[in-house]
Amino acid sequence: MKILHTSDWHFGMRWLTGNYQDCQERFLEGLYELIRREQVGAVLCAGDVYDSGTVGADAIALFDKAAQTICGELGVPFVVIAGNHDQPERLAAHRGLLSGAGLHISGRLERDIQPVLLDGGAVAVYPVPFFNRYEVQALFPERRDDIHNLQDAHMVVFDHIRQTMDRTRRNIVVSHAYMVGAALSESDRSTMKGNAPAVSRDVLRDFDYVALGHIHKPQEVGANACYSGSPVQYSFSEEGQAKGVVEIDTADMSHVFVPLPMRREKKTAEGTFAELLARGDLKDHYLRLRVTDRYAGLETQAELREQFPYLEVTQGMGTKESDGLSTLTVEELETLSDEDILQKFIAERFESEPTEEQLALFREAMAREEEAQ
Ligand SMILES: [Mn+2]
Repeated sequence: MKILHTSDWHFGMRWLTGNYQDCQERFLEGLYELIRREQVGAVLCAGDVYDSGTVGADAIALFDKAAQTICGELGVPFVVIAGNHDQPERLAAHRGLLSGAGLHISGRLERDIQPVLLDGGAVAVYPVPFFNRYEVQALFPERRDDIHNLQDAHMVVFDHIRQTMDRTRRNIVVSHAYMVGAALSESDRSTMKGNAPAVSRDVLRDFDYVALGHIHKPQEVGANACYSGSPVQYSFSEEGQAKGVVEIDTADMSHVFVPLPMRREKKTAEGTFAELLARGDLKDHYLRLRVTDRYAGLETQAELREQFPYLEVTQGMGTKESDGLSTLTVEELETLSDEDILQKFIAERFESEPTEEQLALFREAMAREEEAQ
């Protein structure tokens, strides 16, 4: 049977002045086409369905439509887990009822994860939603003292699945985590929040396939695990990156990345004001423009925006070369403090420094986040 693995839809995410809805709709059309063409038997979404727990009605309607099409119209089981951006209880509302209709949503981690059985029981899918180590300590009190970090917590959760799984089946895990060695993008910066450590990939051993979410760049993590990546380029560091889904064939557990069409992409361009205005090819994309013969003041920005409705970042003559996060390596990102990251973000987005008030709010938010980890 064919299974499609996708993740990090981030419905409700916003760019400077809008949302990504038309891009997300284009992705879904491509997904439905692929399901029909390849006679796909199941779809897995590895977390971050929504960009936050408080997204607007449009984002909820979009996921509702996707679930209705996949499970209802196409009759294909759809397994969804909560990522760190999702609000687990909201995402998994009515899960008992919905599973009868083929929509299997897992919000909070449970001790005994019931697999979703497919293909007459030949394939078992274990949904493992995003979790922190305290949740695992609470679920496995007898192993509380073995759990010192997120790595230990993953080992306990995955060992528990390994102990009970039927090895005559194809065993697939859906998980939302940052695996060691994965290459990050700018839109993954929330991954690094609170210096959440990476998890070593040996926690994934013995599974036939691990469908990962959390990192937005599609990539393999060892022979039996992949990040499908996000369906849309959500940051300029993803410029030029193909977006799509992973198609798995359970006959031999081979898997291949299938790129899907994108409605709009991130593009960076540089030139004189006149040269840039003449670039009709850029009109329908999210842009970062560098004007070489003018200061990019409000007036220049307004004139450019008239021509380019999806203009996000304008840099002009006299602005210092961007040292934004998009140009940082993973190693550099790992050495930056949370406040450094905030500073760079505000410099890149607004060409200014964080105010005292913003800093105070940021520190308060980070303190709460750390408490929750
Ligand atoms: Mn994500």
